[in-house]
Amino acid sequence: MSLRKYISNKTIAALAVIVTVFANTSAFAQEAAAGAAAANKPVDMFPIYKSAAFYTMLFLLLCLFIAIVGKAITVYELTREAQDKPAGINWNTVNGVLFVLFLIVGLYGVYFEYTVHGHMILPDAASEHGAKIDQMFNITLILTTIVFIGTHIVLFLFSYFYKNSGKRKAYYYPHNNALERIWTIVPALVLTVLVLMGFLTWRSIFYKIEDPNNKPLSIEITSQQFVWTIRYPGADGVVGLKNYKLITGTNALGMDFKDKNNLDDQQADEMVIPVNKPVRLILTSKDVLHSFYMPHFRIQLNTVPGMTSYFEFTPTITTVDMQTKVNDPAFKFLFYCSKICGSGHYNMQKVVRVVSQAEYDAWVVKQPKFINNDLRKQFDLPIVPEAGAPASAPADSTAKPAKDSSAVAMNKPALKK
Ligand SMILES: [Cu+2]
Repeated sequence: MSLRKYISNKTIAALAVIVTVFANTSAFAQEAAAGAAAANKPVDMFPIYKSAAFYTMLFLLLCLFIAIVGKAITVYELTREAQDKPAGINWNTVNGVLFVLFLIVGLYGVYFEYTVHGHMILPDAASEHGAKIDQMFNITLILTTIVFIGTHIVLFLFSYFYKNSGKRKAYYYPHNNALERIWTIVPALVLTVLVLMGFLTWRSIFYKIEDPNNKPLSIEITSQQFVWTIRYPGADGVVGLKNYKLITGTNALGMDFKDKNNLDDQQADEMVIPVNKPVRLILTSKDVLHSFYMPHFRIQLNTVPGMTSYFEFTPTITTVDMQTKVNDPAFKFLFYCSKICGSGHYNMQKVVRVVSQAEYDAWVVKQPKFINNDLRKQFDLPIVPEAGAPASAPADSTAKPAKDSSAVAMNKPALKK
């Protein structure tokens, strides 16, 4: 009975191929390193351990190693059997010990993740309701961690202590009403508390009684592949009506300028909001589903074409204070798209700046309005001299209408509807 018989020719061939490729790759890497050393200058070499092929080969080698060890063990056991000796390896003990090892390594992994990577979760919530959500998250995490650790210790230790030793028989224990009650009622109670807590928290976030002295600042966010458009309500505090049928090259949001509330609406390239003041987000989409995601404020809501969603929140930490808190002077709040919406999805993000009321007031007056003379012509509104354009500049005033009329012509079909 030779080892050769148990290791097939195919196994040998595969091993030979892998070892050859592995050796060649290493030799190539060594050569390159030697070359670099000879030239006596640091060369930006792609390290071998960073390539996927390296790990694939390592994995295959490991598989082969395990297969060979397995075959060797089979040979060993068959030899003992042929010589009428008792079985050499007690597999029940091996499995029991492996279960305990797995438990120890696994629990260390849990400890490692909590202590080493634990700080990588988001910093303190920067909104009023965010603190409530974090509290709920922490309670759930603590409860589930306790249950997780407890059940896994019991699971793996039982596998070790009650492994088959050949000395006892399994006890047939089909049913116990008291046990059934305990493991039904206890989780049911815990889950009821968690679900109720979630329900009440959710309700407190969504159903608010508006304080007439502290009206929220409305900001409309429109998503489209692959940009966000931010619309501020202007001096009247009201975001004007829009209609998708009015969308044209010059009227990207389809704003209806017959509605007076639209005349002072402003566009912005970033979301600037005053601290400790309620903000009401009006979320819409122009094409597909996107998801408005503002992680530091614990906000995530889908933007749905043909439907408007609202979310009200109060920011509590300014950008500058957060920079101090996380000890990073470059820190910025951002909002993202968190729904894979197409090829440019990764690029859908905008900066959110939380500032003092005074800073906000100074910033907001500088933001440009959506309305311009192209749109005024389209909607039969009186033309207003462009700000900054010299009143007596005939060249300019002749150039403008030409451009305007083409824009109007382009937009005509949409207007007829
Ligand atoms: Cu997206």
